[in-house]
Amino acid sequence: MKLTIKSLPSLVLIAVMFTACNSSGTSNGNRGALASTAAEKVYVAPGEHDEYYAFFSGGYSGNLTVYGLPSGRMFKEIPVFSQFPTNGYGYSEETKPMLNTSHGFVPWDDLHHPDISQTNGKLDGRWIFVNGNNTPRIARIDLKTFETEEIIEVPNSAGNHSSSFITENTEYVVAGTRFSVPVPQQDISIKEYKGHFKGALSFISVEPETGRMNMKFQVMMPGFNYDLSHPGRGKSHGWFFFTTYNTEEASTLLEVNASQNDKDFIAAINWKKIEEYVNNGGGTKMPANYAHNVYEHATHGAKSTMLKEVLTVDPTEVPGAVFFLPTPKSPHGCDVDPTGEYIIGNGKLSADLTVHSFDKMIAAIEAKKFDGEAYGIPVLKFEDVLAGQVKSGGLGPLHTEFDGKGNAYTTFFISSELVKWNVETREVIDRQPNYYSVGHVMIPGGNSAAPFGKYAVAMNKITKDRYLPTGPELEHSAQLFDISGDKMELLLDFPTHGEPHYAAGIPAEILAPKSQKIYRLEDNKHPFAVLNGEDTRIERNGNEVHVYMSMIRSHFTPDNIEGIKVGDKVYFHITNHEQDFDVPHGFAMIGANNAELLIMPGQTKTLVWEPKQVGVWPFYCTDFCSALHQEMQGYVRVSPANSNIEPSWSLGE
Ligand code: RUQ
Ligand code: CUA
Repeated sequence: MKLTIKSLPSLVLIAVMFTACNSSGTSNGNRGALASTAAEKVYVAPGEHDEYYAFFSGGYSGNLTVYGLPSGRMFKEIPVFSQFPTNGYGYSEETKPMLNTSHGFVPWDDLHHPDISQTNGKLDGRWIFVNGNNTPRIARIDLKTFETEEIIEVPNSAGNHSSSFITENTEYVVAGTRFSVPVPQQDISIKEYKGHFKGALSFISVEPETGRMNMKFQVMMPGFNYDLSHPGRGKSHGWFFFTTYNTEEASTLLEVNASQNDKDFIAAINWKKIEEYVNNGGGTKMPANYAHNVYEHATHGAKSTMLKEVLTVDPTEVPGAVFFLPTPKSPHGCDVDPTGEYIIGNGKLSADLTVHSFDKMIAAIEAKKFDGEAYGIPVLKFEDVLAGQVKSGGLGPLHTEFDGKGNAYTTFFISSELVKWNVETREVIDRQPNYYSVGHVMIPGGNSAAPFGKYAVAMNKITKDRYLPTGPELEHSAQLFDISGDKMELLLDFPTHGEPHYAAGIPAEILAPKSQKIYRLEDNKHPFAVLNGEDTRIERNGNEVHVYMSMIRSHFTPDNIEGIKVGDKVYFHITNHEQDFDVPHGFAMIGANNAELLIMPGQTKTLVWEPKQVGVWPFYCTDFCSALHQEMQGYVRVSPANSNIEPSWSLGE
């Protein structure tokens, strides 16, 4: 291979990176901005609703949190990749399969990038897609129920970071590997990295009606690190852009060894061309092993299926489909403006922002003006694709969003600021400090063709003194800006949960009217549901005992159970018979090596309990559901393993 990029170490910038946070230890640098008008702008009176939903990635919490804007109030945490004792996700028998992977049960992940489904480049609010970074997975959450409906594992990937971004009609959700790995995995020396490891970029198709995901193909790229990505839109629809770093292909001390090249690449992938190629029989089927987990609302349960094959595409076999755009200095964010013309590479170690032109890229490709190749993939000339640079925007650019009025907003991690600039002229219009060390910025719809350019939220990596101290561990901090005028105005600080990387916002009027209130009992197809009180019962099958139970204010049916023995495996299948909005009941069993269940109206959930001690053991409802909530309880009698007491159950006898 021939890498035509000159090596130019920039240790100065690396040194700056080490002193990233510009926290001065004081928090009053911005107080002047907080006029009383700022308070009015974020005040949502009691009983009134916010204007936007904002979905914040939970980072290492593994989950997604839902906030309102402009108030900054948190409404919900949606469990996705992590077990969640608050409602029993990942603890109940119905949801355990959601966390199945080729490595077995993995009850945690690192969730980075939510992206809301689109139609014609506009947010349609049907689903939100998120990525699991650590054990590569993509999840789809339904935005009627706010529940995780589907998780697909991504084979041949590691550090699933340039994910989970969707194309403008939600044709694909795309997942790229951050860490290249041997493909297929094998026992080889790490020193063999260069030339042997591969970077898989996965295109997962989304079924238009149901949202069901399918691993359509993986493009097997050179062993770089694929950091972030965004789809083309409008005229560039059909292309996908990925930033790379570590084009040096180092496998050790990356902070030095992966910062040698003056320029890395943005990989431009013509996925329509590759789609056509695979639809015509192109690509190579490769053995693989990855989980596909689907949750059905009708049965209130999930199934996990192991898939055994994946279709891979060698990019050199599809001429005209993949190109490299040289981009300075280990670019992180890869953002495309609403028109689809500009592709912005946020070079972490660069002082200038690089803006590429889609039209110029196409012209250079058509004129075959290449500057060598890397592993058989043509490299375009920097000058030929460059639209221009934003000069001295700040230090350490990470991510860019758009307001739909011709402006871009870029975060600068090292200089801790949000910078507004004009996309056409690339002139800086305004800059505001962030407290401290901002990562992503989010404008509702700000990575679509139709942003809602009223608010921007900066998600800061370092909190320090912004709130009352809570010991060494602090929540991260977000800052809300009003961006409706020429100057950005800081309105609000609010803490976020876990480590939000990215977030996705959408007007409340798109989601709120279709938010589901209950699950209808008559639609409940759970195999262990009890739809009326008479069907409650206990069935013993060897040492497996199935308790068919129901719950309604304010009792369980049955609430007295006998004939359970030490060594039994007791399955409590509990159906909530309420059909009113916001009347869940909980179920907690003493000594269960598990969590509680929180069961929504019309829903059935199952908890396993393996009693280890003889005695009479209580269970109770965990959610304060009525004035007689404290009365919502019951007892299970547990007899010795060798006793011959028959199962019996009762209520009110
Ligand atoms: S990241 S702070 Cu999207 Cu995981 Cu850039
Ligand atoms: Cu049911 Cu408390």
